[in-house]
Amino acid sequence: MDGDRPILYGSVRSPHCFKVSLVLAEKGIDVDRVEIDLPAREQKTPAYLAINPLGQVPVYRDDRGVHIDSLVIMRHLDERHPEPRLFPPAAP
Ligand SMILES: N[C@@H](CCC(=O)N[C@@H](CS)C(=O)NCC(=O)O)C(=O)O
Repeated sequence: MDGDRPILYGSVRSPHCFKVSLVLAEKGIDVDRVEIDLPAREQKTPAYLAINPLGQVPVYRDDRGVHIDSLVIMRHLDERHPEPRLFPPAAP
């Protein structure tokens, strides 16, 4: 991570990454992007599996840790950067 800048590990081929990118854009969050070459199976390399043992994209890394799964990431972004709020509050 460069300073406090979060990192999104993703792929331009991935609709799950696209969803996360939409949320980032809507909230105006700048990130560093690391493109993972899915056809070359970079997501299954030891280096990437050390980041996400599931071997999938997207992964979002910030100063609060490593976040795996697009829905988890989007909810994390919505809680951490609530303006504008995109998700309804969690059910009680
Ligand atoms: N439930 C996960 C699914 C992630 C997922 O299926 N990612 C695909 C790309 S869209 C992937 O990494 N595929 C590569 C693989 O499974 O080897 C999420 O929502 O993030």
